[in-house]
Amino acid sequence: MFESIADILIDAKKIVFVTGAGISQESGIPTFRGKDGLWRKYDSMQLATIDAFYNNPKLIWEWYEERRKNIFNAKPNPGHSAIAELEKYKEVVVLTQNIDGLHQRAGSTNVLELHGSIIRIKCTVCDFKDEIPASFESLPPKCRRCDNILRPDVVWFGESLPQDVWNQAIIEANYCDVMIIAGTSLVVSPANTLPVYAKQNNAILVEVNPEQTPMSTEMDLSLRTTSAKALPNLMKIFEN
Ligand code: BV8
Ligand code: ZN
Repeated sequence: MFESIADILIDAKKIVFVTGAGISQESGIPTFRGKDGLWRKYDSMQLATIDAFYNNPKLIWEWYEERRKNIFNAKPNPGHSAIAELEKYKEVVVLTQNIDGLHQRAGSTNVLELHGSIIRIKCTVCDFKDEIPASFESLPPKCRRCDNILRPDVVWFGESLPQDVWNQAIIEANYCDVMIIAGTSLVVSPANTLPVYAKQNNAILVEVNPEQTPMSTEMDLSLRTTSAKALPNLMKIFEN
């Protein structure tokens, strides 16, 4: 299966990964839309929008606190570790839609968090930002500087991605030899445009996903399996 592009991968200098919730699925973190999708239990647009937050900040905070506990108990899986390991052989950049920090915990050092991070909080009014504390006395938590409510430092639907992060992500997608798209349904924009930038610049596209995505036909190679299985095998090519 990999033979067809093994030589290209071996010669590649820079490999960019675009990852989504699926890569953390084998760490026990539910995805958003896949079979065990998180959103299926909730209405995604109910919980991850600024209106939903202002309508019911306590509910949204309870949802994030529940996810945070799950994430803190989770461990990076072989998919995350294979990407981190690859840094020994290649220039690697990870463009992730995930907020769980598992790429960094696996050892990846060049990670752009397109949708923010569950371990950061920020004030809804002043420019206070901080790491999230171990726990909150009450929800929603208040800013110790201005006493307004705090929010998770994540990007909700209808909100723009952090400009500097998005600009950098486009640069990385434009200048890579291979883009490996793992664990994402490519439903959410603008993250789902990154493979288009790579393709326009003649990068080789590899998809790792048990299911089809809207861009499967554009891929040079589609591995219809899970990332914890496919990525360690794919990375073996570089270890010889
Ligand atoms: C923006 C927050 C512009 C943090 C997330 C209509 C109304 C409102 C908005 C829109 C609309 N139409 C389009 C939009 C734009 C919208 C959007 O794309 N909506 C979608 C639903 C159509 N996008 C935005 O709003 C973005 N901002 O466009 O701003 C703008 C410009 C100017 C001014 C103002 C605004 C912001 C998008 C960010 C939203 N925030 N998360 C959090 O709580 O997590 S999105 C959420 O979805 C997560 O970040 C998640 O990562 C992301 C994408 O989903 P996936 O990661 O792909 O996960 P999913 O479950 O979908 O897929 C998992 C895949 O893995 C599946 O394919 C499955 O088969 C596979 N899989 C499963 N197991 C495995 C596996 N693969 C490998 N191995 C396995 N083991
Ligand atoms: Zn404040």
